[in-house]
Amino acid sequence: MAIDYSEKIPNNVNLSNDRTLQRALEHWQPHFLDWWREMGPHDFASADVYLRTATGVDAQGWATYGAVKMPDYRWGIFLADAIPERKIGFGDSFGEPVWQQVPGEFRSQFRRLIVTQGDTEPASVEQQHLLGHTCPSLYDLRNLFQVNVEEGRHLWAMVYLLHAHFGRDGREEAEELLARHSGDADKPRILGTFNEPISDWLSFFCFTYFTDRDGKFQLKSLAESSFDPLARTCRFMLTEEAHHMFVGETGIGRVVRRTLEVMKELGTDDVQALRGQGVVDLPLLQRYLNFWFSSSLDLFGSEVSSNAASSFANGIKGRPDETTQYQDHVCTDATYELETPDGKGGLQKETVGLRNAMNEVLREAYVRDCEIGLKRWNMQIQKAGHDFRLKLPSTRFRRSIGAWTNVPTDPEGRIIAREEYERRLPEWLPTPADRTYVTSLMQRVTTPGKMAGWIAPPDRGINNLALDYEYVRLA
Ligand code: BYC
Repeated sequence: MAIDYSEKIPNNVNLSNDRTLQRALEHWQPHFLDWWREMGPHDFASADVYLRTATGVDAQGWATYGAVKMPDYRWGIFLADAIPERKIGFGDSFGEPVWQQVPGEFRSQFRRLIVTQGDTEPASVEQQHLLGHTCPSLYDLRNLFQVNVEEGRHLWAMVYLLHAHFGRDGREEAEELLARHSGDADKPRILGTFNEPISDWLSFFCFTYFTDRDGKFQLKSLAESSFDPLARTCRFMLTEEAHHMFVGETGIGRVVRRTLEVMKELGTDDVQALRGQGVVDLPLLQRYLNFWFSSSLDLFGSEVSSNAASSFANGIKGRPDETTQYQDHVCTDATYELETPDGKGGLQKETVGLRNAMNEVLREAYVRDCEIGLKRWNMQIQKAGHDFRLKLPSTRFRRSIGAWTNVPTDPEGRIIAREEYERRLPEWLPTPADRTYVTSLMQRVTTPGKMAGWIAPPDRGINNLALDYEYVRLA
């Protein structure tokens, strides 16, 4: 169904046919806009930004591009087209018709997941509130704002489900999504990573590479859900999400390229010499990768989780690409082996029911996907003739959720003494001096086509436009 832009809330769900729901969402809309003004990109409300806006939900030609002032962005409700006669693809009700309404017995479980998903979207906008002030180029500034407005829309996607399917509870949850704030001491966001500050662009690129990729995997598993409106919502969100990960992957790639250029010019990989030239030395980048990767791993939850088992059993949350990637969609008898710390400095093997290990199954797939960017960046380093290689740390390293919580390991995953762990952390994670240095690089560049000295230009502009196009016209 086409998106109706003549409505106050653009949508392809025939909103005007349900006056009560329409009124409730129109009541929430000004609260959202107040939140955007206060917590969204700081100080850029009157800038003209070259944004893409969804105009359809087909894979081809689904968006148009044009100059928009962010507060005028048409946030709305867009579901991917329904798949006729879609059947439940996994769990105890495998093969039965999907649900258009939430079954009463699963209501609180669905609500919890939708709220958790919804909570991350505005959180990320809040984390990036001040980044615009230190943009390395207008191209990057535009990408930041594109990501921000789309995360705002993803909040709308979850709020629509809450309003349409969860009655008064849902409306209250929708208000709470605007009341919690990233890093707030009293009312923080639900998941850890979304309370971490993103105060420099290196963190932003790591976040869009690692944390948005968690988004990809969580959305893919919710896109399998038996609750069809949730599945269709997530399927369309994934279309927008791809660009966010592109921003991360190419952002880090451009940092690497610029550093390699300066290494070549200077004929050295000496950290101080490189810092003297204002680029990000590769060991510093490695520490940022360690930080954001380990934090994002926690977003998958515990390795063994009864929540995950019941979400799978009840058809609430499947595995990414459930139909094409797996043969057994019920998983009652299958088991999963994992290695966990034995509490005495060693390891133990555990065999658990596969349903209970679904968080770990998802995390493994995520780690494989994360490797792809590292391969590309390392190819650049190798081609430039250097032995240094970027690496993902072990999934045991610096964990705060699950079996490895607070177990001191090195980035290779070897259990070590706590004293050694504390002492060596500055080798593995960004130090205060690293952060001060990165902050010192964050000088705003707003001349069309120009880049800050720590990052190479991208290969091409947005939507086939030239690199020196004025992607953001500052007021
Ligand atoms: N921090 O059984 P457990 C995105 C909680 S990113 C704090 O281990 P479960 C985006 C958990 O909530 C994708 N708490 O795990 C990216 C539970 O609490 P309650 C976001 C955590 O329940 C960039 C308790 O620990 N979407 O879209 O199987 C920009 C025990 O949980 C954490 C989703 O996450 C943590 N890291 O699964 C913008 C999908 N991890 O309920 C957007 C929806 C766990 O006992 N969420 N806990 O109080 C889920 O599927 C699940 O809630 C989780 C955890 C995967 C998060």
